[in-house]
Amino acid sequence: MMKNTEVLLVSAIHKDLFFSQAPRRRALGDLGIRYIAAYLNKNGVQTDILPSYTYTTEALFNYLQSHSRVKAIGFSMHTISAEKSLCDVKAVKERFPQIKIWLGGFLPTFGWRFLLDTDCPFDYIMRGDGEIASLILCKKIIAGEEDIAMDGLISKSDPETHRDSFCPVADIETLPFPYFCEGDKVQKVGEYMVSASRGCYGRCTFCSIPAFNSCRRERSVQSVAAEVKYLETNFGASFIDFVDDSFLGATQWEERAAEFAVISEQMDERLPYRISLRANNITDSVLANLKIAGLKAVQLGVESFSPRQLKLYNKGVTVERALEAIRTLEKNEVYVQCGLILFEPTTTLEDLIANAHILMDESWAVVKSNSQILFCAEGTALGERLKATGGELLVDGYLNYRWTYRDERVGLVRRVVIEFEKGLGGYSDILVDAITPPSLLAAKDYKELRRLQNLYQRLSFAVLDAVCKAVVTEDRPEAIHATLKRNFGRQFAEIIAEANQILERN
Ligand code: B12
Ligand code: SF4
Repeated sequence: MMKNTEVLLVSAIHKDLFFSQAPRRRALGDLGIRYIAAYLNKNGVQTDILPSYTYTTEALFNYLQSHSRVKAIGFSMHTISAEKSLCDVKAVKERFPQIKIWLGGFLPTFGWRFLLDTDCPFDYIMRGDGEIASLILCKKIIAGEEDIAMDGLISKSDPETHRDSFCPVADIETLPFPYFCEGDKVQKVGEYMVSASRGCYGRCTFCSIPAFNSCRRERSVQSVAAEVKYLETNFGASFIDFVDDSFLGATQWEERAAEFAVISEQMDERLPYRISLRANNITDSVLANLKIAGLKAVQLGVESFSPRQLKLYNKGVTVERALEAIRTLEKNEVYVQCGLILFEPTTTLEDLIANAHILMDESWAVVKSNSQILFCAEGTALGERLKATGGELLVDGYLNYRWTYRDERVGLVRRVVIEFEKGLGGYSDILVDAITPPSLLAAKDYKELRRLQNLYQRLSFAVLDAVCKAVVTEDRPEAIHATLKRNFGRQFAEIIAEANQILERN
């Protein structure tokens, strides 16, 4: 049955952009627009969505042609989808000038100044949680109001008002489950995203979550378990990807983990799942309880094993605590993928070598990337510091700040490491990402693959170590590459060949 859609929410991350980052992953995401759609529908505004897996400009126009009552479109924007979204907003306004368009999500929350400076003819920008403010806005649009001014909304025609206001949802327990559209019912992705909390108690200086996302708010364990059951029963979910920045909070976290165990047993609900945790929440008893409920893998934002960088990032975790967390995960056989941000303006060769040495020895953690640079949005603590020291925002750099390395050899190290890995044929993506897809987690060869991931990783940190030592006396990348190829080429080729065989079998 066709919906009498009044409001359409779209996530213009084209599937090629989204899935190409992780070719083996197919998780149903777009929780932001799904939550807003559920809230609007519950409150009487007929709302539908075009999720990212289905989004194309053509799909959007087809939708608008067959749903003539659409009065407003909300674009959810990431920086990776900014260009496409702005282009499509323009195209919609040319053909359907009467439709009001507002932008929200990750990028509009921090990059609103950049958006206002474009010539894109959108009507409004909304920062932060979208549910409450979107309901008020859409009701006004449907009632025919023009030039709307309200909390949580920056109007293109009057950008100075309300630019610092947000409408956070204080009690996220009151929100309905995320909305699913017609197309979702035929998707057989298996993996579904669920949000059990919003915000984070961490205060990391580079992170947009504490800067924009209000304080940490939790749903009850009962409600989360009920959503998991609903996804399993109605959509055949077989794996849950919790999107929480930190699955556990700063208080009562051991109790919450225990409650997950009890409730999952009571409801006989034990779908395998993956979460993000801060190192300080990782203990034997927490893991034992979360495992009863189905925990398989943890994403751990270590950021660095250099005490100096941990202090700069205000991580609130020592090197020793991070290592203890990894060992505890190993003891409990919970897989871990660590996030590192090694490259920032003040990185020293010593920082890099300290990280390389730890990770050359570490046999359990898999690291997402050994060349990740610092990204910090305008409005985050570190972003403001970079701005104060003359950094400018890079439009073609996802609105990151332009910064230079204090020690230019650090920049050379990164270039050489990236080029060397590229020369291996993009295998780091395939091998490292292989930790996350549930299809592989369940595979009988997974332990073998995991062993190869670790070998690959330890070798890539040996490369990092070697490059850091080489740049002290050599500044020609070609010369360093030649040595790397000689010393490491054959070992990489063997790991890749073996991993390829396993990936083909699974
Ligand atoms: C899923 C996800 C993605 C997916 C999104 C696609 C999808 N189809 O779902 C993909 C894979 C594309 C992605 C990519 C990246 N991500 Co990401 N991602 C997430 C994650 C885990 C969950 C998002 C989510 O569903 N949240 C739950 C919903 C309810 O919240 P929400 O999306 O923010 O939506 C609310 C508001 O933003 C707003 N809203 C959203 N859309 C709209 C639309 C309108 C019209 C309105 C009005 C409001 C609105 O209202 C919603 C409800 O209140 C978050 C972490 C998090 N917990 O948010 C990280 C997160 C946003 N990602 C992050 C990062 C770093 C990235 C990458 C840069 C990673 C990388 N190195 O490649 C890339 C690139 C992103 C970019 N620069 O464009 C970081 C940002 C950190 C920072 N520096 O501040 C986060 C915070 C994770 C973290 N803690 O590190 N990501
Ligand atoms: S722990 Fe993660 S989500 Fe929380 S503030 Fe730090 S980086 Fe952000």
